[in-house]
Amino acid sequence: MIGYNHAHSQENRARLDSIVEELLPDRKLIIASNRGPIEYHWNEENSTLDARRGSGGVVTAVSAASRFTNPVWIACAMTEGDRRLASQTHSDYADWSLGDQRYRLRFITPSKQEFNDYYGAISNPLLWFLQHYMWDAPRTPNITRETRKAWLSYASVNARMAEAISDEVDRDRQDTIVMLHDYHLYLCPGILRERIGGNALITHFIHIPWPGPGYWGLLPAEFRERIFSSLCSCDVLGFQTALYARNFLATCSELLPGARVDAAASSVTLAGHTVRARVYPISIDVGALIELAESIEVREHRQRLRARCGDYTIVRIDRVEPSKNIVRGFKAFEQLLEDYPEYRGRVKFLAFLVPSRLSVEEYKKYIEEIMVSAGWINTRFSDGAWQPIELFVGENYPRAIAAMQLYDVLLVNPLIDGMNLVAKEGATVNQNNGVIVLSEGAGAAEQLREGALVVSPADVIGTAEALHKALEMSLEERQLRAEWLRKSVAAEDIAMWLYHQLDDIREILANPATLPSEPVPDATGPETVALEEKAASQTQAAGTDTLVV
Ligand code: GDG
Repeated sequence: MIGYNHAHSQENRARLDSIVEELLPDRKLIIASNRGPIEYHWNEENSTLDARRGSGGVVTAVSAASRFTNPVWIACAMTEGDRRLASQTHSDYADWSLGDQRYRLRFITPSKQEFNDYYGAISNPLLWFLQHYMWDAPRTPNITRETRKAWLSYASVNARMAEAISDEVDRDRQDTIVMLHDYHLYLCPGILRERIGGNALITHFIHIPWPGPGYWGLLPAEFRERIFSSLCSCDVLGFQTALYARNFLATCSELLPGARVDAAASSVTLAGHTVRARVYPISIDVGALIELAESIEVREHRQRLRARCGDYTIVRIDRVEPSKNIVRGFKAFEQLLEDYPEYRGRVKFLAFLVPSRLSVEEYKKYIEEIMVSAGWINTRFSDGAWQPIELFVGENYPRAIAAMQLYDVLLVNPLIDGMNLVAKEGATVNQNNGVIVLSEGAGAAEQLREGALVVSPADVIGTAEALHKALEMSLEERQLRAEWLRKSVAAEDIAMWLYHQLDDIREILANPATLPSEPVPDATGPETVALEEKAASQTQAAGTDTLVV
């Protein structure tokens, strides 16, 4: 297995290296995201700034990609340590490296109030909730005066980011490629384009789902039109799946006055500028992950975790996040124990949960619901010697990787998820020919459905049956599926994610008048239908008109 992955990883790396050598020596690359690749924490005792890897899937993936390119990375100061660093450095940068990753890191430092509005009122509760279909539409959202005030801060933080980037664009007078990331920075491309005109090629990669127009319609026109028109001033918009790219085209067609959508070319033209909507399913650094999985630290965790495994072991690994559907996963497990008593005493469910956004009320409630649900199942089925669910709460990436090596079944059942890197990491490092039970709401299902057991995320019975099927599967079928998954991930690793983006950029630079030729595939998959129907029915149930302010 390991030899195979390394061969792929070297081949992909070679393709990426050659395009990087062609495109980047005379060009500057700027990455901008809300969270930087590292966070600084002020150590009161030693009066030092300690650096820690930033958390979350975006940082994992984008850091891995920037290993190959040494970019300038501009991020928003997230911690007191980041702020201190930004105020102490005499130059604008902190030079930073970890192994072969090197960045020049620059922070923007909004005021606390501005940051709270931008991050804590608009980015997370409003946009994240919208794009994960998480609103309880008859009750939320309520776009109030406070929301409108917070929206101004969202715009001003985006303007600060655009200013820092345009500063960088002007600094060296080199050709520049700007790669923006995610929903925190939706207004940035529009402001940046106004400042720099055609002086840089701008891409924006959206890590999370893009719903259809029905759901976006819940946001006031003044907000949504500003978001869509800003994104239309990019040269390329990257999405995780073909479904999300198609949804973007449909959204512009329905909700953006003046937009001309060309479905065949997968592009939108607004005010004379054309943006291409492209699909770049994000992935993992297979080589680096395997190295980590073989490290002593992970081996020690593996040894300790083996003692927690059962005859059968189900694993899940998630941020504590309602869209990850953790409670329903436990319900499905409870159903399994109810319907198939032969598993009692023999199967263990190990859940690794990383607390997240605890300042948001829904997240605090959700972690409580998780505790109650796991506690209930343990109370109901424990027999003194055996406890069905074990929770591991806290940040520990090496331990998470060790758990991925040990599972018989990995449960990845988000309601909706941009991609889900855990599914790809599990497929890569598992040592057990483990089976992945994968929600069709995860972006990863578009690529991995053939090797996984695909479930509908709200279907408790269906998920319980899939767990049963996975646990009972013959060794031969497990091997075939595991091998298929491993190869699929290795063939499209993080190097290829970046390669495909640079390849499209190369094409645009070579001939700006020509659109890259691949249109987004047809909207025919069951996933499309299920999600669009869900969006439509939620919108109908809410009565859109009564909610739009
Ligand atoms: C967003 C999108 C998209 C696990 N335990 C720890 C830890 N992990 C790692 C996982 C994985 C990453 O964190 C989580 O990535 P996901 O993709 O599952 O989820 P999000 O954080 O929601 O990421 C998602 C992703 O962006 C990339 O585009 O796939 O759809 O929502 O690598 O193994 N990391 C740390 N400590 C842990 O204990 N630091």
